[in-house]
This record gives sequence, structure tokens and C-alpha cells, in this order.
Amino acid sequence: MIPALIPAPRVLAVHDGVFELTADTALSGPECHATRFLAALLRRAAGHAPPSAREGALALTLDGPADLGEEGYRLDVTAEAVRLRARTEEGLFRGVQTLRQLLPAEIESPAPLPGPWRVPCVSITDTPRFRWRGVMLDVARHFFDVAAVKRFIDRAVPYKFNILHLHLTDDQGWRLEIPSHPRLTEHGATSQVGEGDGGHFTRADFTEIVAYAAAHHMTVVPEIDLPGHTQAAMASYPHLAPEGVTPELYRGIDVGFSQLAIHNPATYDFLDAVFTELAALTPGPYLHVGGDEALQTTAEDYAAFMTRTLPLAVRHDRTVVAWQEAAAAPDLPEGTHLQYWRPTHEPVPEPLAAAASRGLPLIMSPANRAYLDMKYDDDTALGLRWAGTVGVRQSYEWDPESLVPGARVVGVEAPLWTETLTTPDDLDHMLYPRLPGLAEVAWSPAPKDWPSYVTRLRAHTARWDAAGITSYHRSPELED
Ligand code: TNX
Repeated sequence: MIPALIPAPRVLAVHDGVFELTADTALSGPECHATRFLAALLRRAAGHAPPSAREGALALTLDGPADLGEEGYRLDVTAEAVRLRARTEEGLFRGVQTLRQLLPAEIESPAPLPGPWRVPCVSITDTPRFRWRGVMLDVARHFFDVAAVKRFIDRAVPYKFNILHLHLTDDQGWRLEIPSHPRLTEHGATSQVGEGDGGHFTRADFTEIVAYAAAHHMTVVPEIDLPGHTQAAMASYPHLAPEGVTPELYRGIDVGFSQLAIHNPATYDFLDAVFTELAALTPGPYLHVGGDEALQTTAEDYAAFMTRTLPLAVRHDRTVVAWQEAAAAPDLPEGTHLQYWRPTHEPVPEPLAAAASRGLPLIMSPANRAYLDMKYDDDTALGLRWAGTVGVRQSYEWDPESLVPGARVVGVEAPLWTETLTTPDDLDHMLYPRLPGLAEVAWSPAPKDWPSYVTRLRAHTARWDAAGITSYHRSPELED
């Protein structure tokens, strides 16, 4: 039988026989997240930590061949040993996720189970198609606390995502403590969509998230959405608003009604302070400045705003990421990543096509494929449907490189907007079963093979059950 691996590895050969893990199976590996993660996984589900040895039957080594690159790995399972090789700790970590999927579904159990813990004999050589494989969580429309964000990370890890984009600010709330501007959270974080008191991350909270992500080889990309989506900031500091606007906290789900005071120099002092503090908390190389749906902002003002704002982010030695509208800004800093989000049936806007032809990297998040907040079908209670319904097959069967001809596509990101989502179980409902398919789009070579994929996907439901993920969408594709 072909093991149900998602994302599918680049090269997989299945051999006769199995490796059986017992309480005596020793683990060796470098002192790193991958080794620790594997030991913890086995301890949790099998009930005993593997003994360590200089050369274990389970052996992780940093001696992979050069063609494995940064995140590739080679996994060889024989009846005698499991050998995982990579060039980097990150590569080992991705390989451990594959080994995890080769183990029985019960390995996902939070409490010890008797086993047996058998792994089919295989040889796998695997490298990702794209370097940016992201998930995004909107903590602004509804606030999700540190525990919920960690759980969200846990959901993404088995599928080899490496980017956690946090949408930290929007009209409905400002979610990160900025000590120089305390009212952003004292006041601007107290609302959210509908009912509820909102909430925010202290700097310690944010640091805890960054560390947890890093321990799972995920890079946090924080977003401060500008110059629209800024009602919460303006409600906290009214001088940030254009004259004549009375900023109040907002609990609705409209978009495109707010904008900062673009011609007030104090706006840029504010942004300088925010980026300085954000950069200090963010070890990763990216800062996301939003830039979407600034519907009140004239083209001229938008350009003026970005011209003053982008250098404030770049100053901290960071690569700017922005939604696709920012393609219209003049003088985008070198390497700026543009995030495509409009549905694929819309024509590619001219400025985006032009930016792509200049070689700016694109991240693909087309709403009618990659938006995890879209309803699955007409009966889905949660979610939105402005981009249509997005079923499991539709979110899987597309090619990120075919949307903008000639573009340098660096990856795929699956955003989860939370206008309608209030609990971690709501998040799970929208993530599963679509998230694994988007992982395969991002990691595995093209083209996509739906029959193979859906067979593997069905097998994964046993893993979600074992992990205690109870709220996943019972999509018709999961039935045989
Ligand atoms: C569009 S995507 C938005 C968000 C909404 C989302 C809901 C993007 C850059 N802007 O403000 O939350 O649709 O699907």
C-alpha cells in the first residue's frame, strides 16, 4: 500500500517490510528542534522517551547531499533502521513530519497507546516546490489568544508550512502592545466583531508565539495593515485620523471605510515607532504592511503614503510584504513580496502584472482557492462567500504559477480571516479538510493528481480523530 503522505514527497519508493519501533529503539540526532520534536512525539503517544545512543536505529544526521537544499531531506526506512538525512535542522524537521505520517494514526494521540508502532520500508527524497508556504490568522476581527495561536501552529506543522502570517491590526482591533502608544491596546484592543471584549498580545505573549513558531521552524510575519483598516488605531489616537473624521471603535464587518491622515507628519512618527517596536520583537526577515482595500484613499495619496511608509520598514533591514494593491506604489523597495489575493477569474491588474514582470516575488493567495474563510458550500454555517464557495477540490486543484504569466512565484499562503469565527474549533472547521491540500499545492511538484490526493486525504481523518480535532468539516469528498 502507498503511504498516505501529505504533501506528497518528490520521490517515494515503497519496499517490502516494516520497521517496528519498540521501547528499546534508540534515537540519535543533533541537539535541535527536529530531534526534540521526534522524541516528544514518541514519548507522548508511545508512552516512553526513546533512549538516546551515539548511533540509534532511529538516526537523524546533518549530512544530506547538496541537492537537498535548505529544507529537503532524505528518509530511508529498512527493517533495521530509520535514517533521516538533511543539510539543515529545518530539513530534518520537515523529514520528521514525514516520518510522523508514516507511523500509525494513533501517533497523534495526546495520551499513550499500546502500538504497535510500525513504519513501512520506504526511500524518500523530498524538497519543496516553493520556499514560502504560509498560513495566516486574522486575530483582529476576533481575538485569538496565545494558546489558540499555538494550536493553530500545531495544525500547520504536520503539513510542512513554514510561515505564520499574523494579521495583527484592523478596523475592529489593534492586537499588539506598543509601549510608546499604550492606548492602541488599552482602548483599541477592547473591541472585535460583534460581542466580546477583544484582547491583545503583550510583548511577552508575542515573543512566546515567535519562539513557539521558531521551535517548529515557522517564521512569524507580522502585519500592520495600512493605510486603510485602521479604525482601531484612529480611535486610540484621533490625531491619526483625517480631519473631520470622528473615530470610534468598530464592531461591524465592512471593509474599506477607514484611512490614516496621509498628509500629517505625525502619522509617520507613529508608524516609525510602531515598526521600530515591531522589528525589535520580530526576528524574522519580513514585515507586512497590508496596503489592501484602501478604498477611501486616492491613487495619489496611496502612492504618497507608501513612499513615506515603506522606508520606515526597510530601515530595520526587513523585506516588505504587502497585499497586491501595493504594486501601484512607486519605488517599491527591492525584493518587496506582493501577495496576490483577488479571485483567479478577475483579470490581473496592470500594476501587478508590471511589478511581476519587473521580477518582484509573488505570494499566491487567490481568494477563490486559498481563502480558508470562504464557505465550503451553501450549507456551511461559518465563513463568508464574497469569492464564492471553496470546496476541497477547488482549493486543491490549481497551479500558483499559471495565474500571472512570467511571474516569480515564491509561494502560497492560505489566509484565515475571522469575521465569522470566534473559537478555536471554528478555526479547525475552516482549516480541515482544506489545509492539507493547500500544503500540497505549496510543497509538492505540479501537476496535481486529485484521485491520489483524495485517497490520501481520507486516510488523514484518522489522524485528526486521534489528535482530538473534532470540528473538521465532514466534506462529501471524505466519503468513499
Ligand atoms: C478581503 S484579503 C480582505 C479582508 C477580509 C477578507 C474576508 C484582503 C487583503 N482583504 O479584509 O477579511 O477579504 O474574506
